[in-house]
Amino acid sequence: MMPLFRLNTTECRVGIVGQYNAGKTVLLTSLINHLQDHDPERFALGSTNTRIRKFEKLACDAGWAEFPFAKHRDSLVHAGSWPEKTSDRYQYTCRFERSDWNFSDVVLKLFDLPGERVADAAMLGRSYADWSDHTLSHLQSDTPYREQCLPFLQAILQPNATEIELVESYKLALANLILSYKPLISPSTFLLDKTGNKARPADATTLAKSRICGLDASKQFTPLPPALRETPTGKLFVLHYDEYRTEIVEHFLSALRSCHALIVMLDIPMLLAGGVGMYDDNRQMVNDLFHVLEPGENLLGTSVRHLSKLFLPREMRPSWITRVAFVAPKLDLIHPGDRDRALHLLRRMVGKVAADRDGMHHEFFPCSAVVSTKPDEKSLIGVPLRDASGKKIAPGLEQRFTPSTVPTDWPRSWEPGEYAFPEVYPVVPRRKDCPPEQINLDRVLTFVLG
Ligand SMILES: Nc1nc2c(ncn2[C@@H]2O[C@H](COP(=O)(O)OP(=O)(O)O)[C@@H](O)[C@H]2O)c(=O)[nH]1
Ligand SMILES: [Mg+2]
Repeated sequence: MMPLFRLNTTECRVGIVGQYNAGKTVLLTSLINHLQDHDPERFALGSTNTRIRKFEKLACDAGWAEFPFAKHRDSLVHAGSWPEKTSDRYQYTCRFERSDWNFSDVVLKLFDLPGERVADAAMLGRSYADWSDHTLSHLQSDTPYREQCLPFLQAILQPNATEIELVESYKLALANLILSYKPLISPSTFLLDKTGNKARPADATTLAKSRICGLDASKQFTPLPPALRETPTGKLFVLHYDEYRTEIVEHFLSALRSCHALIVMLDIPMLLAGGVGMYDDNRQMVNDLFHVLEPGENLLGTSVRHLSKLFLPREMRPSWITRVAFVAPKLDLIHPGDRDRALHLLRRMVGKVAADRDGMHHEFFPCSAVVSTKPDEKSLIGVPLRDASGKKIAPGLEQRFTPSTVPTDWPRSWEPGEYAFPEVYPVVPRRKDCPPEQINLDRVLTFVLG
């Protein structure tokens, strides 16, 4: 029996974190469609008896760009390009009732958060000098990083290096890192700017020229060794760094920390196709993420949480995150016979990091937000998104293709391009109240709602 009135509202804040192209936008679009036009047979919230009632979209919090659901759905249907980006982070807020929650309705806040920003996490609580030391030691101790950054590491040995020389050689180093599939780039605006636009593929020099390492062109900075930090350029970089940290890093991290649950997306086909460097960096991203967030109940317990809410600056408070869903998206790009292996790879990649956290519930989900292929015996059928050279093409006829076999465990080393999982055009019904076919997206939501 439906209760006559609801006694209270449960707010649930869910952050969706993943690298550029991991599938955050598609996941959100499909999820919102399934909530708004709920069909318990196609999207089970725990059981197929659970119904969603009185769904309504609410305005999002001040200071946030609203996730443009309708535009995204439309561009998925019409194979158009994504709506113009205006921000690097979006929010979508809605309210609904669940037939199995008798006395409460749910306000669900979904946050679309770029994983690239995690690379800046080292700035939190660090002065410019500390961040410089930390970053330089990272660049110098990892051989592939050191090789890509050589001209910059030489530039910082010159006692009279100019601001332009420093910024340009650092940008060239960051461009080289991107081109060798190392996405842990800081300041992360070089890779993904404030408006959410990503560095486009180009040669290193072009890439370095077209991007900014800081808030804007007049506020760039690089890490510097102690001697150079005393120069006028060093003093200027402190100012640029502080402003960047306040505007980009603290914003991002306080949003993350205010979440109750996270959906962490690790795109297994992309990691296999991208080579071992991309795998290493994504694992590092998850490590850093947990390091700064400290999810799970800490030993101090709830009362201290309430106190710390009052007394600590926002960016230093403990997080509220108690549930983390590790999601391997785009499962439909993997042959059904290999999908258990994708789940195994996901567990092998982050299982330990997650298990080390006390009081944090976590689960692993192989998932497809928009199932866009049909399986055949050994192959898949779908509309190819790219031609043989990797260029995006207009949607044509369905084709049969054979993705790589997923290995039984992560190889000890592998090169970019050794594995290939051809991308396809997403299949979304034109009828707006008919959400796309999904795999396990309903289980992900059931889990994060707790
Ligand atoms: N086949 C398939 N492709 C997907 C799925 N989810 C995302 N993609 C593709 O992955 C690409 C990046 O997705 P997007 O949501 O824009 O990634 P974001 O940068 O994390 O927001 C797009 O080209 C999508 O078509 C899925 O469930 N199935
Ligand atoms: Mg996106």
